[in-house]
Amino acid sequence: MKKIIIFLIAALTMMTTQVSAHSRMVDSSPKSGEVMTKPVQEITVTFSANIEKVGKIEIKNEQGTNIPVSKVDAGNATLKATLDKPLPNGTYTVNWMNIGEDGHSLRGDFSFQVNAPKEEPKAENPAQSKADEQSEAQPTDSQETSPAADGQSNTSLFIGLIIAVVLLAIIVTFIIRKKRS
Ligand SMILES: [Cu+2]
Repeated sequence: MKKIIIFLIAALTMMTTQVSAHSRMVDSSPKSGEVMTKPVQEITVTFSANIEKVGKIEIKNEQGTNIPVSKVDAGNATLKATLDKPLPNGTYTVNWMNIGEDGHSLRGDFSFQVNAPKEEPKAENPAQSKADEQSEAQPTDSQETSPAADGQSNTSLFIGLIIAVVLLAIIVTFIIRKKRS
């Protein structure tokens, strides 16, 4: 038994050393020191090996104010932050942290600039985004109601089953009593 345990531990250790490699940052978008002439709403950090599905990205402007991040995706070999809205022109510092698949925590920072030609916002955009929000809100509502409906039908099925079992028990008892008498 001891030998088996030792063998299993050895096999497991070999497997983990083969599967996981230390990951380090190899690239980013925007790149470190890059001057972006197009609006930036996504920041991606790329690693040499896969990372765990947890991570954090913080973006600060020149004044040190945090830029709101709406979503951070971690997995495979990338860590990606989606911003609430495109970054206005300026210099930004990105602080990122995550865990490599070998369990080592990783962190780093880089900065870049946005220097995009200014565009007048179109009048159509606000109405469109409102319509998008509404169409997005509707499926969420129906998703919220459907599990409750499922639960209700399950409950009524369960009650029906109990009634059937009780009825059957009454009938069986009745038959047995009749036979005895
Ligand atoms: Cu490592």
